[in-house]
Amino acid sequence: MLPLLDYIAKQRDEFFLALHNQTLSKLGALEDKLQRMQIKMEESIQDGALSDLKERVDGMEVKQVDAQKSNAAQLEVQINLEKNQKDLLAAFKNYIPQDFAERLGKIEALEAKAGDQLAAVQRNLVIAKIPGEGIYNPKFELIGSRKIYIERYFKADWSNASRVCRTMGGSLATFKNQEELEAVGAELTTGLNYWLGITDHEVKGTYLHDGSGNTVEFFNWKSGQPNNYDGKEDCVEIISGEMNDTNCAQFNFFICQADDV
Ligand SMILES: [Ca+2]
Ligand SMILES: [Ca+2]
Repeated sequence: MLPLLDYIAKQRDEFFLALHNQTLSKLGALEDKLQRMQIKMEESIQDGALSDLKERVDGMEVKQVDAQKSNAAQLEVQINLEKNQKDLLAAFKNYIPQDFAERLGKIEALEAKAGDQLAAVQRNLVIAKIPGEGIYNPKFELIGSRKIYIERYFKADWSNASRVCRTMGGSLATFKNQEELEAVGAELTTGLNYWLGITDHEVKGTYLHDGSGNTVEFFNWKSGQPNNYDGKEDCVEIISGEMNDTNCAQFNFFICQADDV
């Protein structure tokens, strides 16, 4: 039996020796591969990355030089401008034309005229002052005899519409008569609802103006209105030139006035 055991042991040792050698050679190959990779990386750093970095640094230097050049150019322009100004001033001091006074008079007259025209334009530009802020709101325009702003893009419930008008220095609008209503009505889109500054929220059936608190005298109710439908209609809107009482929570476009009626 012994020789057989010896044989097996020998075979086993040879097997492990072969395995060991195989592993060693694999390790060697792996080392070679790693070394080649390292060399390659170093080469690429030297060739590529570094040259790229150098290029970038060079580029930065060029830009800096350009910036310095352009600063210098700007400075030169500025110096030239100042020099020109001085030259002009000197020339102006030395040379006063004979008709200088006459020309000055004409210029002053033109200026005065322009001032008058500006004042006239400003009178026509209807602006309202925001209380406490001292800012003028140029949104209001003259429509007929009224200073009006029509909100055509944003809808709000009645109280928020009222607040927007107040922020602009005005209040939700009312009309004194049919003529005013028609002038403003012509600027509205037919079929759309716009809030007016009229409510009977305080005393049912007594319509007050939102801004002044005065009793509203003029109405152009749509037929069958006001109907206070479901007992919930306390705010007045205008649709296609006619008035309707409706729920204040409804979202409508709205009309502000900058003047008091
Ligand atoms: Ca009502
Ligand atoms: Ca109604």
